[in-house]
Amino acid sequence: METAELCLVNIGCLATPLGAAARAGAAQGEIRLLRDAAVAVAGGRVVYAGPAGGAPDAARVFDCGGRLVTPGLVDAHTHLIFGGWRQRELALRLSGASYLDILRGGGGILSTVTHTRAATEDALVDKGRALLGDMLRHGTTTCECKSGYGLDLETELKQLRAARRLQDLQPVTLVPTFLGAHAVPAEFSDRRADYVNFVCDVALPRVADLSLASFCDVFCDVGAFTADESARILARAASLGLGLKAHVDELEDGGGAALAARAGCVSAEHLIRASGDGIRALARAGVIACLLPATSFYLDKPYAPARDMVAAGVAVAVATDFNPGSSPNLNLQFAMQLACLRGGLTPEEVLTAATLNAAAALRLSGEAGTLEPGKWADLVLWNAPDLPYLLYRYGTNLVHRVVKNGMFVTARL
Ligand code: IZC
Ligand code: ZN
Repeated sequence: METAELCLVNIGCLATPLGAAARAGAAQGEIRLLRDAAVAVAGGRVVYAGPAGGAPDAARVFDCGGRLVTPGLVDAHTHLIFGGWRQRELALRLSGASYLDILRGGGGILSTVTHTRAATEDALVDKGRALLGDMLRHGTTTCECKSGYGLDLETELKQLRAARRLQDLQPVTLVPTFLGAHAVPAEFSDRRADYVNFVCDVALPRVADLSLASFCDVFCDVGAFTADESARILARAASLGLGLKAHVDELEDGGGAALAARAGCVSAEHLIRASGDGIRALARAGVIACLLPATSFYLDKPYAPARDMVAAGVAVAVATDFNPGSSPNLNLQFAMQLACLRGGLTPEEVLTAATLNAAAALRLSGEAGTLEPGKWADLVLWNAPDLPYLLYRYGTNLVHRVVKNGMFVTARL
């Protein structure tokens, strides 16, 4: 074997899923766990991951001090780019108002729309850069980011352009998603059909033309878009070559899981209220269930039926849903811990959910999500001796160091 650029040695526990496709059912929990391991990298990619004894020579050797090493975390669902914050809604929530009450009162998403329209593109870039630095320090090396706080052409494009600029300014790999169907903006409040037409006939073709998004997402739920409206938007997006995602069955079971399956979505998001039929439809269609337990935590809602999904053969991913309204947390470790402690997934299933299956939800599972030769050399050294410790020591950042494309990108924490 050729000399590697960097070899990480004295890995106490290497924990990684295997393969280039999402893993479902029993296979979600079947990961590689190796004591006394080494990982070598060259050209930004893994060239060796295995027993210490078999590691190639390397120009630089780094001693991991017996720590746990996993693939870099993949956050497959965030609303990263927005103006303002919504801490004022905390008091409303504490006095009994629900997420929907606040949205119907003109707050919620629409208040972030006001702030995002008012922000300059440079300001969105600066804010996004700081947030991504924070994510990276918490172990996230790939991150999806949605628009959806413009709800007009100019601001939706501004958000997506900010994401594109951010790709060149910092190391986290970004996957942009167009979410024009996030809410009906105030100026269309009595003309919702016109807004759906605008999304289909004006915004989507422009976004596709400018190659500003890999995916199109819709918020299909009570208070947002109906199943029919969502189906139409998704069909248009598919015809323009975008991958599909849908926020479904978060607030009510509106048959959203079945819709995501029919529409050919790569992933369906939230699924708190998904029915048994909905779950079976996801399994049959091979749609990844992207669960967002930090949102359940913040809104004090039930947790999605993750065990039922695994039992039905649905590949499960876990993401933060980072956004200023329903999930102001960007630490994917916390969402993973909730998926385990509240959602009932095992540590092994959770690791797959936040790495390989999350990468598959972004159509990146050939590049990211496992530590195997040929994949991106994205990995996290944890202040943890083994995988269960990572899911158990909630409440502090357990990252020791982060490597992105073969380079150390965080200072010693
Ligand atoms: O800003 O409230 N659920 N979209 C759907 C969100 C939450 C983000 C927000
Ligand atoms: Zn979301």
